[in-house]
Amino acid sequence: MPKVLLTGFEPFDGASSNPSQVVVETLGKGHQPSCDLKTLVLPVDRKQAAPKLLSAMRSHEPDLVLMMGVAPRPQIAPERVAINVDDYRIPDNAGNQPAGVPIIEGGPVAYFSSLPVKAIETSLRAHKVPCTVSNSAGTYLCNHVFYQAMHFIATNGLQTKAGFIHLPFFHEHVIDQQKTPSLAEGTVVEGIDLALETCLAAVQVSAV
Ligand code: PCA
Repeated sequence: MPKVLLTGFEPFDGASSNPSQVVVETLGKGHQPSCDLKTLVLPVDRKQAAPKLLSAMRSHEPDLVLMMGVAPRPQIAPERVAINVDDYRIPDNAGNQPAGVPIIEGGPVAYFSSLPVKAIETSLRAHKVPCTVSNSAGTYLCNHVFYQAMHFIATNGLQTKAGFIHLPFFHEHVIDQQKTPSLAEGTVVEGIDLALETCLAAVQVSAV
């Protein structure tokens, strides 16, 4: 059975919950019988998030790492690329606010996701779940852990497939806001379940 590490983030910026944490907890309760699933909720902390993620990758040795976080987008967004920049619009939960500094000094400018981002988009749309590939994961914690995971895989010569998916807010998060887009929680959970299935099919093909 393929080993999967599924991650989300704790709440930040004054929010009471983070959709990515909810999805991790829901899917961790047994939605995916076809894989050995480990879940992890990361702190929104520039110094702690990547060490926690990389330590889970070292101990679990996953075939697939699917990382998630929330962003104010109308659709589920598989990210195509992670860039080597930390430039935080707001401080993280520990008060760090780097401005335009490299994540890894001397590291490559960027890494592409090794998830089948277009196949995920096609699969979700076929099931009527709104989804569009995104070409920027931003320059905050989501891009940070995405870059760190890809760098860890590249520098250790691993075969692990990894990538990041941004999730919209749920309706409950925006009931008093006029401009922030949202999707129903069940739709987002279904979308990530489908995305996992699509990734697992790709992992199995590349293992043959
Ligand atoms: N979203 C932030 C970090 C944590 C999260 O859920 C981001 O898009 O970088």
